[in-house]
Amino acid sequence: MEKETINDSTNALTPEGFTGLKLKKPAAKAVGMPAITSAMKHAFKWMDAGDAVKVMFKVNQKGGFDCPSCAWADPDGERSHLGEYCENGMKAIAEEATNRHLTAEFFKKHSIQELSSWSDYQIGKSGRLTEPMILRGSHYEPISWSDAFATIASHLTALRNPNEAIFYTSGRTSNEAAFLYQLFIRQFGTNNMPDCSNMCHESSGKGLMNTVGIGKGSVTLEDFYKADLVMVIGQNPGTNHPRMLSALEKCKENGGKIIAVNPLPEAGLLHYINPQSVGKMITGGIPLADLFLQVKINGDIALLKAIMFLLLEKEKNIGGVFDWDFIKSKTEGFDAFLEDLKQADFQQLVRLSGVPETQILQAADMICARKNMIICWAMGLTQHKNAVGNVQEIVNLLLLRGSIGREGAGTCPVRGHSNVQGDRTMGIWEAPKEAFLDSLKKVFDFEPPRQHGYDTVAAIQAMHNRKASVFFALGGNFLSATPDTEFTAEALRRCDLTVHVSTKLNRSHLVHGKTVLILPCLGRTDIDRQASGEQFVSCENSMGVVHSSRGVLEPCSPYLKSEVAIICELAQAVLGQKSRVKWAELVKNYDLIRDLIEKTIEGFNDYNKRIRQPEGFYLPNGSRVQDFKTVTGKANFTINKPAEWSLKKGEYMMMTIRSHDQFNTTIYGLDDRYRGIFNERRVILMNEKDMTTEGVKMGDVVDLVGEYNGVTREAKRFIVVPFDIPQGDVATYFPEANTLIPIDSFADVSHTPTSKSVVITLRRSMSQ
Ligand SMILES: Nc1nc2c(c(=O)[nH]1)N[C@H]1C(S)=C(S)[C@@H](COP(=O)(O)OP(=O)(O)OC[C@H]3O[C@@H](n4cnc5c(=O)[nH]c(N)nc54)[C@H](O)[C@@H]3O)O[C@H]1N2
Ligand SMILES: Nc1nc2c(c(=O)[nH]1)N[C@H]1C(S)=C(S)[C@@H](COP(=O)(O)OP(=O)(O)OC[C@H]3O[C@@H](n4cnc5c(=O)[nH]c(N)nc54)[C@H](O)[C@@H]3O)O[C@H]1N2
Ligand SMILES: [Mo]
Repeated sequence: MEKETINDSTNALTPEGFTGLKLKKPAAKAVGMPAITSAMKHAFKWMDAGDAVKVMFKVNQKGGFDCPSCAWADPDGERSHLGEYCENGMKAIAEEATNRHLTAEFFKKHSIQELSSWSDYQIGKSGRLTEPMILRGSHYEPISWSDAFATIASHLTALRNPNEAIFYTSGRTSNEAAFLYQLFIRQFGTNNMPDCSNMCHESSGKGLMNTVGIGKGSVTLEDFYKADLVMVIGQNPGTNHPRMLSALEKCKENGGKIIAVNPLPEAGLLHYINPQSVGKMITGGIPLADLFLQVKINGDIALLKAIMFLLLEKEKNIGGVFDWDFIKSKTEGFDAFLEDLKQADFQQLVRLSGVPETQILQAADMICARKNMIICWAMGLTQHKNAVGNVQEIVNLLLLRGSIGREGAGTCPVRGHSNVQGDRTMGIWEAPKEAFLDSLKKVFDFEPPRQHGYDTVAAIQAMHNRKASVFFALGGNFLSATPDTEFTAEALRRCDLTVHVSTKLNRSHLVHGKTVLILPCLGRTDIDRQASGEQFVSCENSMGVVHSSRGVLEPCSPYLKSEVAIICELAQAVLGQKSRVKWAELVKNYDLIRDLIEKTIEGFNDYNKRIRQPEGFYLPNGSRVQDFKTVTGKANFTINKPAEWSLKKGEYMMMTIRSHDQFNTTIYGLDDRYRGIFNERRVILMNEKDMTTEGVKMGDVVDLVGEYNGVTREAKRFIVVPFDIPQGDVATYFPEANTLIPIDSFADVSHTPTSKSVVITLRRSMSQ
């Protein structure tokens, strides 16, 4: 195959300028006073003071709005006058409720070429979108809502086949909007519904569905308080789910232990000071992880297998380790699993995991001594080639101990976007279940398309090879969130129409099809007024609790529409008389939408009544009660091979991670405080020994080069920073390093891009 080189700096999609790196010692503790100060700083810098105070009293508070940051659950029954919130939640709110607004003047002043040269930080900080815009020549100009809908409708109805359109969803979309969106798309005639979940917890969904019969976690928040042991694998809660730290703290106060598994000694995993408890802030908080296993990138299956190998030894020698009653009555596939485990080469597993043998012994001892175990995980496990295997291996360990569907025990994939789980429940899925489609057919009396649609990777490929020509995004920042930035950019450029329903300007608005529209919408914090009065929406958190969210701030512009309104008006413009759904009525009163959801989806009985309960309600979850809805009717043991790869001299395994000052592609600030990295994002974290071998010093500037399937990809100008990371592993931030993630490198089964295992080499940069 002929070698192709892409990503030359002439068309860089991420500006490569430096902002001025400063380094400090990484923090030993998470949260505490600096976190509160940082939260306040963000709130008061970007918001009006009155608004800042108002949101602080209403975030995650009963009757208030759901924090748009992460999907961690809210504690019940222990509310103070302040809802539980965190530093990064406040940053997310300040980002949305900013007092800067983008008017027509702004777009007149700045051409799309000029905006493209801005950093993501600058683009984001420019403010909230205030009216619908269309690109004319080199500048965005205002367009009326009705003309915008007519433009989209003319493109969609002119397609030869509905499968030439792609409808993306990001995980902030409410249940009500998501349900109507998928209904519109299926009435239009396609299942092309890629979503952010495809890049996120799809591997968890697939792995869990296959083993325990439901693609969601089994635990509740209360289970954390009762667990004897919590393993946190491949997750950085201090930054990405800070409210989870108070649950871990409670677990410890009740006598529980914590094992952390991560290539990086993340501050939030090791030590925590609760910012909402003055007493604890004075006393300096508590150590969190009792055992930290510094696994090599993608060494997790090897580690888990090595632990289970030791459990097997103990079972043989002293017994009482495996939960035989559970295994016999509730599981399938144990014999084959055991046979495979017996064959394992323990020393080889230790080597592949990168964790010292003594620590693996310690972990096995800790597990044996404790009955009820929860395992939590996030992107550190789901974004590898063998990601589904990673999740299944976790399930194996829990099944051996009968540690699922019991108090204080079970699976906990910690979700990202605040309603990503709810969107899936509402049917945002390119591969819907037949039963779901049957239900839609029955309730709405139409024939939904049965052919599965494109997921995120397939959608990019379809646009690239011109099988799809209309791209519509309900939220998100498709260009920057997806892999292989240059390839994806080209895919978007080949479209006839690209449309984004957004709250803020982002890079996906700047790399576009022939026609491009931005439709500005209300965010979580905004009051949503419709004909019947103020509306609220609902979201499902990581633990399967559905609860309401009601905005509290005056919208920044009279031209914003709610996502629900946008979908209803779009559906009328596109489907016209072909749809019998009363779109115009639904937008007036969201209770009517919830009635339709109740009719269509299991678990939403008395939706309108139960959603008004302050604490919301739980959705049914078989794995929570040991009712495993798999093909076998039992929980399945599986055999998963440890990842094995060999790096040639000069090659490194790169993971792309989040800094403390970002929410996915939204850059709140330029610091990664806990890791001690300030005022710079174009950095590569490296082990000092590797730096010596490589002949680079702290502060040197290198280009990153990846070769995959005959294609060379480059990302230029990253500053080398020594860090406590296993040899052979390096870390960069996303989205800057996304140009290096090959479009054709994704997880088996789930197709999640391998954002946490990318093989690269370094080259001294010509431009220092
Ligand atoms: N403030 C803030 N909150 C967020 C987000 C945000 O960007 N900012 N994003 C939201 C979203 S959508 C999501 S999905 C979640 C993401 O939450 P996380 O999954 O915590 O986010 P990442 O930064 O991707 O970090 C993954 C962690 O896995 C570790 N890791 C990487 N590779 C491996 C591996 O092979 N094995 C193991 N054991 N560990 C590994 C990394 O060192 C890092 O600590 O957070 C959500 N919450
Ligand atoms: N290399 C690498 N790539 C990754 C990851 C990684 O770890 N490494 N993580 C992946 C993961 S886990 C995820 S979830 C994806 C995230 O992918 P996305 O969800 O597509 O990206 P976000 O950055 O969360 O989207 C931010 C944009 O959403 C819009 N927005 C914010 N709030 C609202 C709202 O209420 N309504 C609407 N309509 N729009 C809104 C704003 O315009 C903002 O610019 O990225 C993935 N990409
Ligand atoms: Mo995510």
